Amino acid sequence: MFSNKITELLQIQYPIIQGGMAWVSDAHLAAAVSEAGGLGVLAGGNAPVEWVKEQIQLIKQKTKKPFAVNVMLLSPYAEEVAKLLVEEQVKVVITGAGDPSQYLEMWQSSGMKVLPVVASSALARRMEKYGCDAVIAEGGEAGGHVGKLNTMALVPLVKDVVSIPLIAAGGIADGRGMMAALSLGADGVQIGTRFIVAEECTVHQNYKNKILSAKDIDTVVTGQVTGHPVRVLKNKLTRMLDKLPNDEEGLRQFEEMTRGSLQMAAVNGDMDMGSVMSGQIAALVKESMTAKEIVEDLMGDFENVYRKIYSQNTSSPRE
Ligand code: TUI
Repeated sequence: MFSNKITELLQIQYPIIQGGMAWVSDAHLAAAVSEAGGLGVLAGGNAPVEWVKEQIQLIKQKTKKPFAVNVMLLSPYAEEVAKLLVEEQVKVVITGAGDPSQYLEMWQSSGMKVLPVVASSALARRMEKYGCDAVIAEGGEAGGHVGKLNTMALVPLVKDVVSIPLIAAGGIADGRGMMAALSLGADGVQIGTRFIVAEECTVHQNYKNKILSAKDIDTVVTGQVTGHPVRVLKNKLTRMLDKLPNDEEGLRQFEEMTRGSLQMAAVNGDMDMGSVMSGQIAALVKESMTAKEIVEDLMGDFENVYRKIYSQNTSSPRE
């Protein structure tokens, strides 16, 4: 049994929130994580509103426990999805890749819990002022679209300017990472990469295998030229993108080469020309398990780390 501000706010058993991952976290993964006692997250990504609606209904069939929907604010369908969540009475919304201010009133007046992902303390402070229920501070170790600061610096900096519950994301995949995040002031963690290899995750097996065999230096950040840098696993695509010039023509070619590339990786299993988004912590992810086993392993490991630190400190010579 674990109880704190985050488990109480979200009515979940463990302070573990699954990362919303476009083309990866659909109803199957989200429902499995929620059933396991964490918070499952359906990723809206760039998907049309009809797909999101169908997936929400599927989650509702699969679990009665709380779940969230992630609204990717760069999506052309963000506004329609934002409205859909009110109609579907989704209780928790997580936003990413931008400032969700324009939707806050609509969501909050419907009683939804709103958890924006922030990459700076300035945005975190604004989100608290606007009445958000918690913030997720995501460091640049994360996969996909990344901000400028890393988790180690971002989390305590955000902690010092907000008093709403705080969730840490980016670079966390085991009990050590969870303990570190809580030490930095977080009340919970958001974990993406490790859930990609969950048995219930419907992503292509090639994608899972690439995560499982990744080494520590295998991720790179591409797309600085677009203003929306993205962390992915190195492959033929990233080597080609590396060679593009840093100008208008380079930007045009970047957009052409990456259009649909996440889908190519996640659905078709194209590991050469697909965007294999992944956090730096992929190298720590070595085994596929069910979502329930992942959640239980995280909590067991977290308790062991706690015990280890405690026993080392109590037997120190200064005692
Ligand atoms: O959103 C993510 N991760 C993502 S979104 C995505 S799909 C995509 N594809 C191509 C290009 C870009 C995105 C893949 N992965 N994580 C949450 C996150 N949000 N990380 C960083 C931020 C963030 C950054 C700046 C949030 C707010 C922000 O503020 C900007 C502002 O307007 O103040």
